[in-house]
Amino acid sequence: MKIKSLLIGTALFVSTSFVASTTVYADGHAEKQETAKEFVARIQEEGRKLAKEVEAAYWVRNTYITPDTAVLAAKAGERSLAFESSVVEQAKRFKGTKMDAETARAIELMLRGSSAPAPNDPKLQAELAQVLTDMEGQYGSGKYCNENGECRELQELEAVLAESRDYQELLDVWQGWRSVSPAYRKTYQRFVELGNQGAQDSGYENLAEAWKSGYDMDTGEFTIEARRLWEQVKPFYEELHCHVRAKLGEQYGTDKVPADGPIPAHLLGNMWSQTWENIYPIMEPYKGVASLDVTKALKEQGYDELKMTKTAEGFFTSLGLPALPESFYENSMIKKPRDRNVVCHASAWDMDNGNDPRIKQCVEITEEQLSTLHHELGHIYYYIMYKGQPPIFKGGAHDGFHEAIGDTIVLSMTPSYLKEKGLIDEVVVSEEATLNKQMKLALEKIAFLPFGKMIDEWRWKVFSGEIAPEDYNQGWWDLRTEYQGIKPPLARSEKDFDAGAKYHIPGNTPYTRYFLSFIMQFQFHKALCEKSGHKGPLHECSIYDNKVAGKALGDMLTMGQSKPWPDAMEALTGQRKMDASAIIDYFAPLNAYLKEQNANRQCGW
Ligand code: X8Z
Ligand code: ZN
Repeated sequence: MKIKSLLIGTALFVSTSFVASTTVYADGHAEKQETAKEFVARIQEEGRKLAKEVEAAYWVRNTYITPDTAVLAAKAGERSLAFESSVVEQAKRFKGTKMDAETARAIELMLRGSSAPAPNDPKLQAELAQVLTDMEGQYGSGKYCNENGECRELQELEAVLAESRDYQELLDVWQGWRSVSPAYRKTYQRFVELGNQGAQDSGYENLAEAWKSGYDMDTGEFTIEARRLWEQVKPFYEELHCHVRAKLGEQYGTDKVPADGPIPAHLLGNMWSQTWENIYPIMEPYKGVASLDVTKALKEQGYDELKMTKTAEGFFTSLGLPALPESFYENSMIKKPRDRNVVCHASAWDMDNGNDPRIKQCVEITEEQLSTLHHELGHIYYYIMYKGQPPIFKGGAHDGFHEAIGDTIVLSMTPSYLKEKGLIDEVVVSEEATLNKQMKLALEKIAFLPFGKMIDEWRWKVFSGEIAPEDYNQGWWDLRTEYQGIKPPLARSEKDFDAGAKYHIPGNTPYTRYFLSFIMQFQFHKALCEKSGHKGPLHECSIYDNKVAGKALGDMLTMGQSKPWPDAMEALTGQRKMDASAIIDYFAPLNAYLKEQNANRQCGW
């Protein structure tokens, strides 16, 4: 399970008095009541002490999966949930009382639903901690062993999905990884019950409502807002889908990829069909124009895990942000250990109150992993910049902000930047080169959007009971097809648990944050480019080495979650809303190209 702030928090309340009041009891003794401000200070102090132990246990568990570390992590999780439950109980008494704005924000954050809110019953707290520890451990140590007894881990299977063009081989690994998750389907069902209990005990109707409570707006309003953003980008996704399907039809035959239906999920270059940049060689509009093979350059130039990480750090420091502390390199795990199971899914950790930030990533020498390193360092720089805030305000303005920072930086890794780093030979300026570059990026950023949206559509329905436990898999594929236009390449049944094959389900990490991030990162990029003085099309802008842009970014990061997110958004972009026009405008050249390509095709599925 993930480390969240130990102080979890929702809705806005106003309170009674700024001064401590006194209660006089029947026996005559008097007790001074704690003010809201005093309460917030005390809880933050208690939380800080507990966090140290809990973080240590989780870190060890994530970097060394054994039955022993499961015991330690589950115990720590249990203590953390007990604390959280008591905080929520105590915070409730300040509802409707008067207090200063900062204290009101702190209380509001304490009452906000977390990804796994604590049930009141200590037995259920223990069970919830156990269930979360077990699921993540099973995912992390999952392997697919074929009939010859050869076992492969997720990263090896992912590499096949990325590189192979052999229909049967792709099918084998796609199906193989999905042999791991059925083992915790029942566990997940129990998690849903416990999570809903926790949500109800914290004052929410169910866990979906608790998850939607983190956006400084009514949960119903948030659902509509997320849908609005999806509607903004959907037509563009449909154009991309249409062209990709046609090209895959040419590659694999229209018997395998019919021109009018969903695409088989194993042909898109990714284990979950979530981003499609690995099939760029099939999609490249102008063959061989302006090679973008950064992976090849990284390998040829002998990059290792450390050099990859330092390269990512170098971008942030070029903006005037501070160097990473030495402890970052001492304590992070950037190399996959060869002799033990770890949770390889990349993550960033805010340990010791901002003093010991770390990442955990099984770095491979590829362009994709270089992007992921920037993504993780985006989290790390958020931690570093809001280090001076009180603990309760340490967090992203909302969770999508946290996810968007590193990705915003990656948007500045233009051909000119890559040339400067010696990772491509020449910068080709032509319409063809632009379309190649845009295609590659769209296969990552546009292809992701419906995936980013549907994961929590599924969980919201599971949490509310609209998808019953006996329909988990069917419900999953209904949404996969509706949103992404893909289908399972072979028959599935309710013995399968395909949702569970994606890290964030057993890891219980909410996913709408990534959908929001993929849209907002283009808003941020646009704003930073304007501040940097860039003139010309957005896709040519890099803020590398620009201190003005760096200052604007740093200022927003420093705010943490001390203010409602529209304030942070406004500070950086001048707008108070999330908006997809920046991502749409960015891809205008590709959009026109796709419309041309699709002119005589029947799109949709
Ligand atoms: O999980 C992640 C990060 C860690 S927060 C590596 N991402 C999502 C995923 O891998 O599914 C980044 C983009 C989407
Ligand atoms: Zn992230």
